[in-house]
Amino acid sequence: MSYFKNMNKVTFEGPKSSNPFAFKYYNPEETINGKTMEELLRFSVAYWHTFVGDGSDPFGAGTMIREWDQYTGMDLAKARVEAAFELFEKLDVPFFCFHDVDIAPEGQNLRETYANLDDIVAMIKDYMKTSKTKLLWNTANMFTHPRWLHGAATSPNADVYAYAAAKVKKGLEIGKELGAENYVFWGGREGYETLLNTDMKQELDNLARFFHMAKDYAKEIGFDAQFLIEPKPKEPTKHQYDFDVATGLAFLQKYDLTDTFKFNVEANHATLAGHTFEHELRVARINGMLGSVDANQGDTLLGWDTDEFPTDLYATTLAMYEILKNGGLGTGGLNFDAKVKRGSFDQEDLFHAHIAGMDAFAIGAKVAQRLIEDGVLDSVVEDRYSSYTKGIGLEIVEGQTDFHQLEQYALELGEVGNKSGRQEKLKGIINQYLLEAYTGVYAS
Ligand code: XUL
Ligand code: CO
Repeated sequence: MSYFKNMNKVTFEGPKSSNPFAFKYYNPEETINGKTMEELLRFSVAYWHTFVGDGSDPFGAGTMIREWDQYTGMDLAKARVEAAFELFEKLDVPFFCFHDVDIAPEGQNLRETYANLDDIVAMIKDYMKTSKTKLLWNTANMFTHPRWLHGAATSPNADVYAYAAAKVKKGLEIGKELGAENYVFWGGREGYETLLNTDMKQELDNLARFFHMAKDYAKEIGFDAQFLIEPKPKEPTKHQYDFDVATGLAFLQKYDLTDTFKFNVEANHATLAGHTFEHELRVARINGMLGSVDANQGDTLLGWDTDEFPTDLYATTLAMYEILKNGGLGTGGLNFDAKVKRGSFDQEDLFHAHIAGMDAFAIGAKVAQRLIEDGVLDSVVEDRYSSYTKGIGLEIVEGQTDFHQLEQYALELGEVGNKSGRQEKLKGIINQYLLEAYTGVYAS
């Protein structure tokens, strides 16, 4: 059965195409710095938004019209797998991602839940034999069911903690079975609502114990996927422990977990933390911890996680700048943790959204590569820090100074001179590079 009967395979037609169901900039075969766009961008479809999301929000019921919704229970789960692989093929995406509860319904108890998962995992594995689409990552949903109301691996209730361990154990087994390249931990309810009833130290220690046990189990079963922490400052919990990359990194360092984890940086989580997307990517990158990306965008007028499809070229350019400087994403990818808006309820909107997101990152990648090749920002940064390449600056960098020596030096200085930071000039140049993308310089 076909779930997207009216859709053909989406192909690259170039920027002049007026076909809404064609890529204008994403050409999987075109190379950027020695990698094809497909290899560099590693796009992934998020199962939860695309096949499970129904458009409901806290004020209203679902709006989405989906062919698979004619079924319920396990039949619905199976229909979603069929629809998913049809969409993957038609969009030509190399990866997908899911939470355990996205692919199979929870049963009356954990045993039943496992049985449901086993059926669907076997079906997915079968589809993967003939599909090019691979599993970028899987994860366990430990935030939707009421049992997680006080958290999972940070719950004050040891029974809940054990249940969470069982879910992640199964998730690691599923990841191995399906060849997942990464395994994600997003701590949706790993945080607190009020310190009045919270033992923060115990919760953080328990979370670290949990991660060590996960690491040990993955090793035991020979599952060598990269583990990823996905920082988010709040929502649903008021304060989440993995607030941002810097906070997550301090946690990993304290508990001796830096060799086990990298970060899955999400654009809209960065902005919720009061950072830009590129800030979070930079913090991860300079610490050798950039693992993967949840590619979406927030709404500047709203203070919550809107998970929109990324279309802001300025943001995709600065993000791709970091990713290219990182040498790519390794086993990670650009996962669309993004949902079509409640008003975009037709199935064809799923295609428009993914095409727009893929094209936006393709443009970002091309512009960023040109900025790097032309040394536009590097030359400015190099010049700005050049005082550290000679004289007293070089001595500072080489660790040959102390406060006595620096004081002596400063006393002889008189008044210091500074140079302009030139940020308006740089922003103008970036606009120029972006506009060249529109006017066709990159359009081949
Ligand atoms: C929630 C979020 C999650 C994670 C996976 O904000 O980003 O969907 O990506 O649990
Ligand atoms: Co996410």
